[in-house]
Amino acid sequence: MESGNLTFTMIKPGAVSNEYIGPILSKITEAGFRIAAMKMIKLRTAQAEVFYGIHRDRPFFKSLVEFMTSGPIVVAVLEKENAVEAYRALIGNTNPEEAKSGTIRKLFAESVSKNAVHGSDSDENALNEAMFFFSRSEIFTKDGEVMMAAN
Ligand code: RTP
Ligand code: MG
Repeated sequence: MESGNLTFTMIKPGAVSNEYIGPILSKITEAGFRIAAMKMIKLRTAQAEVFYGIHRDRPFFKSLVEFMTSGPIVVAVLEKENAVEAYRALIGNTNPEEAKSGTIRKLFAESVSKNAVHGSDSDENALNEAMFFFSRSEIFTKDGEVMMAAN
């Protein structure tokens, strides 16, 4: 299993509280992704601050952390050829008003901040984000035991 076949996603608090977990997972599997790992959790503030650390100096950082800790989320590892790019295409633009029709954010997002889902933006981040929430023994790829990139 090459790392390029995996990506990491979160179904964000707004989508969970709107009962969109099922519909979003349907879109994901209909698009040909396998679910390799999944669980429902509530982020602690310190976890959200680390996860979104790259945005620490952005004006929206505090509200992003507050939103992401406001309720339960679903975290999952998805498997498909060229997973990162394919999943970014499926979820659509960060701003749902600019997202193409049929994308997850067009269908389920409320706003740029309450934008339904997260998707990793590189293979490297996909691995780091997956390992932030799951141990190797909790990730089940098509080929069986997970073989993450040697790191
Ligand atoms: P994500 O990381 O959640 O998949 O989203 P993304 O790559 O499309 O967007 P990114 O630039 O990484 O931003 C992370 C999240 O911060 C929130 N955001 N708010 N108010 C704003 O202008 C603004 N810009 C970004 C969004 O919730 C975005 O998903
Ligand atoms: Mg991002």
